[in-house]
Amino acid sequence: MNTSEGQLVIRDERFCIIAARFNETIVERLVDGAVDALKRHGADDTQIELVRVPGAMELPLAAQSVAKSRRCDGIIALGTVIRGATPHFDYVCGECASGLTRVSLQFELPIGFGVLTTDTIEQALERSGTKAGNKGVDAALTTIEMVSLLRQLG
Ligand code: INI
Repeated sequence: MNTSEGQLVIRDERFCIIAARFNETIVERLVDGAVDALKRHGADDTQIELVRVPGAMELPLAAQSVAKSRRCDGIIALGTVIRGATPHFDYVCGECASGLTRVSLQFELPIGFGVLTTDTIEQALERSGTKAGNKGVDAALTTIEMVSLLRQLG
């Protein structure tokens, strides 16, 4: 049986982290986690680019521009959307997720989804480097694996 599976190894691949500034304290922890994961798996500073956008809603457009330029092999999209009293949360989460998926499919480019969508700040803190791990790390690892897999699938 011929099996294809991505490796968690970075050679000459380039990665772009796109990070929202909204809820900046939490997103910075996701950025730190993603950078750390990329470096632990073989990347150096020259292989990592960081792009900042205002909020999660802007992640898809920036991802599309980066993808169109073909200057990286994978994107890690990071943001934190915390539910408020209005339906705004649902629009931001929905458009962000569907926009990133569309860009990924259109440009055949792995995009790790590291956008926290939580009801409370506590839940976001838990997922950005405390008791529930760090979703920036998870998104980076998924991106590394998918970049490797796409190379194999050719
Ligand atoms: N953007 C976020 O990244 N997180 C949020 O929690 C959030 N809330 O709650 O409003 C948020 N809104 C801003 C949005 O992403 C856009 O920047 C804004 O609507 C302008 O387009």
